[in-house]
Amino acid sequence: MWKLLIRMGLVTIVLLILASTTLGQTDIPAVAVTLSANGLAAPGTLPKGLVTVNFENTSEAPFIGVLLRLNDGVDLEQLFAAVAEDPLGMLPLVSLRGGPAIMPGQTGSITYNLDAGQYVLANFAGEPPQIAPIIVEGTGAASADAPAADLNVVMVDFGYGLPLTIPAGESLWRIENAGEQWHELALAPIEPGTTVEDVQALLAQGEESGLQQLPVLMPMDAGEAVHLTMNLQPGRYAIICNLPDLLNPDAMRSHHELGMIQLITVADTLTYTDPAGIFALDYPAALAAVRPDLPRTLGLPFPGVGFGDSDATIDLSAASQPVPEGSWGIGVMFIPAAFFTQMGLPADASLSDLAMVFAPEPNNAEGAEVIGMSEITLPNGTTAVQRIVAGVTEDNVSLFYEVADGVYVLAALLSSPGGRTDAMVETFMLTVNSIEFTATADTLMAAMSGE
Ligand SMILES: [Cu+2]
Repeated sequence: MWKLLIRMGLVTIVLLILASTTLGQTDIPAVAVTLSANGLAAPGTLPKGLVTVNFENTSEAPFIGVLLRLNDGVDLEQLFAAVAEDPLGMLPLVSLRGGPAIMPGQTGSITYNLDAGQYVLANFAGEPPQIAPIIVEGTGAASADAPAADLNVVMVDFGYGLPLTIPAGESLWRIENAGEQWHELALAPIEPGTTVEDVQALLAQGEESGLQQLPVLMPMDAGEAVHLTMNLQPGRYAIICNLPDLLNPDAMRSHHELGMIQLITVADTLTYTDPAGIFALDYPAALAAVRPDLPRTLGLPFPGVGFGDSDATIDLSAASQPVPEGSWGIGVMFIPAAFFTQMGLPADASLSDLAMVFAPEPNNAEGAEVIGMSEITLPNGTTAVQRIVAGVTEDNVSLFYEVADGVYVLAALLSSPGGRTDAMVETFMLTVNSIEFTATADTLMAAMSGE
């Protein structure tokens, strides 16, 4: 992979002074909400805009909370009267902003983006439901930036959009309802091999099925989005929406009956932090051989790193020797935009044109040729050029995209010829999606020139 990525001979870099800017980030205000034996304690007012609510449940019962905004012109008495008649009767009077499910002794955190108005935080697990009225007012920290999410989850009618493999441990999810009606999100641990149809059959059996659902986000209306802190153990999970279909109230089927179930894998990863402080990424624990020396070993100035199922896999690939059956690895390199200008490419060259610099040469030693090239969107929303290369000594899939202002990344999954599996590709995508460039283009250039 490593040699065939490089079309050019001698690499020379002109050092440029590239302007860099750092965006100021305003802190998002945080407030505490506690469910205790004494009831639900929440602030009576909240600032408009982004606000992080830290929930704590010190009671002995679950806290299943929903934040509701009363529609303009609706007062609390009207809401309570409607709820007393029929819980669903309140829906025309409010918009649902989602909420947490916090088990006894646990904590949780949700960042909302609130417009001004009269709100109610309700704990529907209480008998009767506990209610805390909240007024959102003022200008708040209007300039606060939305937090950078580790994972974007999009809910539609009727499905979930998110990567199928996600890292274990603490991460920040942005959950958006891009559908036409309300949705929620619950997680249920499942056995390996369980299908969507199996989960639907378990849900149809009801409580005897043994399927344990852990609510994550309570109902949220169309057009809303929240940030929510997650902390998942490795395993297989089903993501489930249990809400009834309000757009077809005669049938009143649940969203999961209509297909709103997504199976995901939560995988163990380790974090690699570049010693020069230029980048960090999460890589699969299955690939433990870290090779930060790799680009320099190959005569390339770019900072990078290689992971393989053994050192031998990386060494054989670097030497254009056949990679053993079933072996695989992942390589990542960072390239400043100035490199491409130095190569003679115009400043407005397309991503595909830039990516072609790293295409295999004709008649190369690996017998490698491009068999597919397309633009794709990474789970984090970035556009990347994906190239699939088949060779005699190894196959590879690479992704090329702008990872930061004036900095590109080339990441590649290498495998034995014909030995690439869907699981390897999923793991590779997970690794690429986690890449964080933590420096500036200037720092990258300085590191390359040995400063
Ligand atoms: Cu739903």
